Parts: sequence; structure tokens; C-alpha cells
Amino acid sequence: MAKRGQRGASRRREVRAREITLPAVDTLRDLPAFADLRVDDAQRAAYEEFLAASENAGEMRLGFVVRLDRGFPLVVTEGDAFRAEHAVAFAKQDGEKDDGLLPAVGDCVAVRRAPGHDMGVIERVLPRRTSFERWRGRSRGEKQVLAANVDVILIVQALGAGDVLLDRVARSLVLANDCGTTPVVVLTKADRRSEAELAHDLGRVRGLVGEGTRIVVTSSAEGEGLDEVRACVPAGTCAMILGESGAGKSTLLNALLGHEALATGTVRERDDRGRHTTVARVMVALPGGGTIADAPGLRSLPLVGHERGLAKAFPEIAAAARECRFRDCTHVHEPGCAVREGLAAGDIAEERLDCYLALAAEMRASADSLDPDIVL
Ligand SMILES: Nc1nc2c(ncn2[C@@H]2O[C@H](COP(=O)(O)OP(=O)(O)O)[C@@H](O)[C@H]2O)c(=O)[nH]1
Ligand SMILES: [Mg+2]
Ligand SMILES: [Zn+2]
Repeated sequence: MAKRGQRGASRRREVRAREITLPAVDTLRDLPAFADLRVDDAQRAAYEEFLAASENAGEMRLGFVVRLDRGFPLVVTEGDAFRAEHAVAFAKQDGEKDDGLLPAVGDCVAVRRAPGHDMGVIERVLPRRTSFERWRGRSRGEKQVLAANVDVILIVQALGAGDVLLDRVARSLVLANDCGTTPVVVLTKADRRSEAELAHDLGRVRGLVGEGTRIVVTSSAEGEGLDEVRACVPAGTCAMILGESGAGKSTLLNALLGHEALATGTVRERDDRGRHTTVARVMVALPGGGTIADAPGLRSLPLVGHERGLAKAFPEIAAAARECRFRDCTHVHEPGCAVREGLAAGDIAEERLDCYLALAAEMRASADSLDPDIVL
């Protein structure tokens, strides 16, 4: 029953795919090639295993999902690039309805390329080295994978509209650390700040992120900081660009690529019938460098169960917290609190502690609302 429903849904998607015009593969510039992306040992082993059990081994290819246009994947394999759909089995792997199982941009996949078919079929998502996920919807929301196999997250924050939003930087830092990627803070639109203002901004951001995180200041308008960004994404690595809508992400990517690859500012992407298109997830290859995935602008970055990322983003606080007298110490009023002792001794910076405490409290609250025993 479920199977038939899925098949129907998949056929409807197929029909939709023909109705809407997706950009033709050969018109896409900056598309990463298979060789630009890295297959790791676990992925290769999983692919070999899958291949050995496959009835269509001869038609199977190792590939990467490098674009999603309205949810339709574009896959690159050695010497080939084509649109693909998902195998029917996908929707309910492991008996769960979970978008997290569907191929995301950056995913390494086993894809079937049958002769005579213009579309490939993604048969299997190979183990993700990293997975940048976000909660969608409220308390009982679903996880959505925004990008897979990313090494670096470029946390983009615009300068110039008052003080930098440290809360956003902190959340992004926690999310990046949580999924095992390296965060780099990229402050854009530096041309909108005077030198004194810039020093002030940098001081605040540095105070929050500490010495362990790289900060790059850019101005796409003036071509400033571009080489520094490039240096964060060397050949063979993959970065994801994360920031609010309007932060200057697409402009930065265009500046890095040297041409208008992505629509920016108020230009709304429309298909040929003038309809507003849903966001495309695009990966581009930097000439001589790695690849960057342009994620949609995210308004909110809720933290749910990202304790590991919090501890990695604030290691000195996490280390002190292990020495507190009470295991569930909130580091606010408890006796024997090693974190407050660290603060008093000057080993822990107040601005970092304030931020840590706020995010930790938020995570405790969201964990409560996600309690599986609570029926919503
Ligand atoms: N002054 C200035 N404006 C910029 C810069 N980069 C982007 N912008 C402007 O910021 C707006 C949003 O940029 P966009 O790249 O579309 O942001 P995105 O939503 O993050 O992709 C556009 O109007 C850009 O022209 C910059 O370096 N300096
Ligand atoms: Mg954009
Ligand atoms: Zn404590």
C-alpha cells in the first residue's frame, strides 16, 4: 500500500520534472566535476559493497549530487553530468519518513545510468563524512540535510547595519562544530564600515569566537579579502556558505568566480513562465580551488541537541564545567561551580560565557519540548 503510494508520488514528480524547465546541464557554468570532489575510504567501501550486491552493476556509477533545482538532483560522475531521480525505495528506507535520507547537495551516491534514459536514478546515498542538518518546523520538526560531506562552513555576516549579530555567529559556530566541519567567520560588506568601526566589529567577533577560529573580512564591492576566502577552500575540499538572506553570499561567490553565476539582491529567480522558483541548492567549483555550496538564506538557526557542538565551540568552558560539583550545574548560582571560578580567575571570558549560557539554556528548553513522551 505504502509502496503504491510512493510509486504514484514518484511518477507525479517525474511528470512535474518534465513540466518545469530545469536549467539544461550543458548551460551550467562552474559545475564541479567529479574529480573536484573527494571520495573517502568509507564511501568507496560502501560503494563496492553495494555494487557487489547489485543486479545492475554494469550501469552503476559513483557520483556526487552537485545541484538540487526545485528538489531535482543533478549528479556528476567521471566524465558525465546529468539529472537524476530517486530510486523508489528511498522514501522509506529504514521504515522512516525522513528527508534526511534523501540525497542532499554534496552527497556521494551510487547512481544508475541506464542506456536510453536521459535521467539517472540515485540508488544509494553513501556514508556522509559530515552532514549539515537543520530542524525544520517547530518542536516536532524534521531534520533537513542542507549539505553533505562539507569540510568548511563559511559563516557569512554582513557588516554595516549596526553591530554584528553575535548571536547568529555563535549559533553558526555551534552548528558547524557539531557536524565536524571547520568554521570560518566571513564578515562581508566591509566597505560600509570606517576603519574605526571595522576594528570595533572585529574586536567583538574575536571576543566571541576566541583565537581558535579564523575570521576573514571581505568586500565583494572592492574585491577585498577574496584570496583569503579562497585560501579557506583549497582544491579537494568542499565548503558551505551559511548566512542570512541579504548577507552577501551570492555576491561573494560571484566575486570569487569572476562572473555573475548567481542571482543577487532583489533579483528574484524566476522560471521561464515568470513563476517564482523555489531556491536552488547550487555547488560551484572555484578555479584552481575547492567547491562551495550556496545554501538558501536561513532566517533562524534553532539549536536542538547540539551540545557536542557547543562544547567544541567553547572548549575552555566545557572543560571547566566537567569540574563543577553538580553534574547538572547551570553555572549560574550553584556552589562549587568551576565555570564561575574560571570567570573570576580570568580564565573564561564573560562575553563567551554569557553566550554559552544562553545557548545551553535554549538547548535544555528545546530538548524538553522534543521529549518523545510528550504528545503534541
Ligand atoms: N556595499 C556592499 N554591498 C554588498 C556587498 N556584497 C553584497 N552586497 C549587496 O547586498 C545585497 C545582498 O547580496 P546577495 O549576494 O544577494 O546576498 P545573499 O542573499 O546572501 O546571497 C545586494 O544588494 C548586494 O549588492 C559588498 O561587499 N558591499
Ligand atoms: Mg543568494
Ligand atoms: Zn558550574
